[in-house]
Amino acid sequence: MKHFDLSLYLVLDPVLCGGIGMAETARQAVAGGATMVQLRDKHAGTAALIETGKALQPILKPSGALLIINDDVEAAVALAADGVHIGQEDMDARTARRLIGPEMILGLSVETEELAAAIDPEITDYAGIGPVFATPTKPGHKPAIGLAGLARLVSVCPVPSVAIGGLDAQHVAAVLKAGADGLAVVSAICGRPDPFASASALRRAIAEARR
Ligand code: TZP
Ligand code: MG
Repeated sequence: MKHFDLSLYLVLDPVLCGGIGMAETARQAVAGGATMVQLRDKHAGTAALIETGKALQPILKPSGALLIINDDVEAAVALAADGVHIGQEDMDARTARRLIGPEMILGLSVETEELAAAIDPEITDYAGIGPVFATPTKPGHKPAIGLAGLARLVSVCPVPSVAIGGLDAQHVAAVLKAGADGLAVVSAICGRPDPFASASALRRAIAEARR
């Protein structure tokens, strides 16, 4: 049984992280309680992802936060990352699983009930469900599903799930009530004046919602 904690899942964006960069943002976020960190850089090639991933690994290691690589299975394997996350437009989950082997965590984005229900738990370890709300962070994203949509997708999803899209500390209670295991955020942490404080506020809201 794989062990991973989806409760506070940071998705890094190289542009939004701006001046302080992805490594420093990740350092502050895990200090504040982020449990997973996804390296998502749509414009980086495999070599650049590997380089950034290598910089992130020693930063995450002491906290126990896991490193997930977006899209690039080759980079994830080269890094021996904790996992890889793919979308519906990337390679199919079965192929990804074959390439990464049985141990690595595989996450899959799903935007509809049909896609959530179709997840094979023998292949995919967790689902990214959303976008819950419209967000400028991902131009051209699929229609927002709202909190009611989130609850519907979670209810048919056979694996743990993390909600994404326009989420911040104010949404923590509702997202967990909808049944998701956690929140994935970009702009709620990346590019904030104090990423440590932002992550800590999310962490506190999660603790509060679980009481
Ligand atoms: N996938 C669906 S929405 C999204 C991704 C990568 C972006 C979420 O960014 P933010 O800033 O947390 O709304
Ligand atoms: Mg993708």
